[in-house]
Amino acid sequence: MKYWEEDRECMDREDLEQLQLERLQSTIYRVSTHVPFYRNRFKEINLDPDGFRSLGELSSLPFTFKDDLRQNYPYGLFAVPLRDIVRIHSSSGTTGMATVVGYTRNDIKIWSNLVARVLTAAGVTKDDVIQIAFGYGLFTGGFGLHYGAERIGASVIPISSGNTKRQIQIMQDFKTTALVCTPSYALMIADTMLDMGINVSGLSLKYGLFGAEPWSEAMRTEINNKLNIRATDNYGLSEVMGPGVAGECLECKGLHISEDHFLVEVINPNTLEPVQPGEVGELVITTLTKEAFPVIRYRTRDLTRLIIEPCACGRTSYRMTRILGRTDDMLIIKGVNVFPTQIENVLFEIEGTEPHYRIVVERENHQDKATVLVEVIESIFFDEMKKQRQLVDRIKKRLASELGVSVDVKLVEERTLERFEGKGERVIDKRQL
Ligand code: DLL
Repeated sequence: MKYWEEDRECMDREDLEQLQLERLQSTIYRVSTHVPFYRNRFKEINLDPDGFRSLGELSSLPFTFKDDLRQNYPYGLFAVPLRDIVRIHSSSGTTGMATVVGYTRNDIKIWSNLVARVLTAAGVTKDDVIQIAFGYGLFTGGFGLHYGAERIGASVIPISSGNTKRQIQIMQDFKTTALVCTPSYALMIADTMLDMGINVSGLSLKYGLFGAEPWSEAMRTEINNKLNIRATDNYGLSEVMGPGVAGECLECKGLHISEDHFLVEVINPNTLEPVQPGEVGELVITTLTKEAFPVIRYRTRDLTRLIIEPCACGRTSYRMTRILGRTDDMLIIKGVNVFPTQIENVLFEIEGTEPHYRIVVERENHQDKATVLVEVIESIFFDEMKKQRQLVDRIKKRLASELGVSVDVKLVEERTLERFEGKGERVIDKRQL
């Protein structure tokens, strides 16, 4: 099967725009009626929620930022009462920084359908055996892909992430045909297989659907060669829904956006003006059908380019290129979103450390490895090894619980890290994707 919902995926663009307008109007009505945050924002700028007449007026709507979500933690931006919510997800699960999103039964139905589109576009059908090696839990990756895979009727193995040797064993025994995880985990699985002397030609694997973190064309080639599969990229974010926002077809020339559910803009993050199609800018998304958690002009901070030319696959949706970077300092380490300020907050709490630190992120065996270099006061630096080790362990534990991902810690002598006069560059990202 080539399409999951052909009438929608191959829709005439004029009809699509009419549908988008109608859905946008009802979303504006929904948020202005049910979400005080939006009602107040609209009031502040004298926006009449009933006066919205064309998609061209989109720029008159206010932006929504991640910080707005945090300030309305946990349920402040929900547009339905909690009794209508059937699922709650949260990003990274780190206290203070967490953002919470909710879904009605209908939201879950749509989400499953949109992930089903992504899977179908990537070649997967009901005859496939799909191994979902994304984490199941508050992260949207595991459950999002799971529901979509069940929706198309494939056989789903909800193995979750980790325990690589077991992943490989199951892949062999259960005759997995499609692997779903982060691209870096796919490479780790491939390399572990090589170490174990397993010949990939003996596997049933045909497809790989990878997302949740940035990766490159070179990495795709490497994964394809090592696992002998066709790897595709898929994109999403919890604030907007989770996976299923966009995904590549087997042409592998950009990710098809489900524009009947998401209205996208690409803007210059400084001037806030739209960039020309084909130019790099920040992706801004307005949800068109979300009931529980609609967002208006959400600033994703993800940089991409819009491709408006039609695709050879027949889908009429605009595509976006793979994510090229981010406009903020958010790091994605092993798929977990990490802000340097989270690290800073932990260091501030620990006696003996100086507020000078550096985060070095590298790729080792295709896995992200983050090391935090921390300046410590002289008496600690020259302290006995045992005490130093205890301090390192304490910092590591606190960081792991704050960030939701483990990082290494190295103590360095006072005044050894470079100081900045202007904006500090605390992150050294050596990853070559
Ligand atoms: O990562 C949702 C997801 C799960 C997408 C599984 C695809 C597959 P969050 O944890 O909220 O949600 O993180 C969202 O991850 O703003 C991007 O910066 C990054 N990201 C997601 N997909 C891609 C991708 C999920 N294909 C943030 N390429 C987003 C590059 C991606 N970055």
